[in-house]
Amino acid sequence: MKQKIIVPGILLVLLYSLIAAADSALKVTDPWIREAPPGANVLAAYMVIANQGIQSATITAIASPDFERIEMHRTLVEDGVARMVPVDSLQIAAAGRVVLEPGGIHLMLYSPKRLLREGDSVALDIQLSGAACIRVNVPVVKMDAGDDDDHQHHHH
Ligand SMILES: [Cu+2]
Repeated sequence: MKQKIIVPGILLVLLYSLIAAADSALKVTDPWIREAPPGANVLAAYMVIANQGIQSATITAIASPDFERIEMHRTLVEDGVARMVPVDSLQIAAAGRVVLEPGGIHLMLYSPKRLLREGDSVALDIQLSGAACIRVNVPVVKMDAGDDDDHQHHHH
C-alpha cells in the first residue's frame, strides 16, 4: 500500500524537473539592437539563441514594451538582391542554436515608443510554444558604417 502512495509523489517531482528544464533550455547571448537615427520607424535586433534542452524549441512571437510590433525576418538573396521575408516562427533544434545577425535572420522592431540611443536597454519577451516566455534585456549599440554587413549585399 505504501508504494502506491509514494509513486505519485515521485512522478510529481519528475514533472516539476521537466518543466524547470524546459524553462531554462534557451540561452540568449550577445543580444544587441542597432542604434538608428532619431525618428526611424524601425530598428533591428540581433542575438545568438542556444537550445540547451533535449527537445527542439519553437519561438512563436516576440514582443517588447518599447515597440508596437516585432517581426522575425529571414534575409534571402536572389540574383544578388537581398530581400527580407517575415517568418511566423523560429525553430531551434535540441542542442542547436540560431544566430541572428546582420544579413541573416534578424528581428525587426517597429514603431519605437521612446527615443533609443546607444547605452539604452530594451526588454524583449521571447514567447515559446508551450506558454513559456523568456525576457531578455538588449542593449542599444552604435555601429560604424564600415562594419555594416547589411549593405555588403548591395555592392556591385
Ligand atoms: Cu527585416
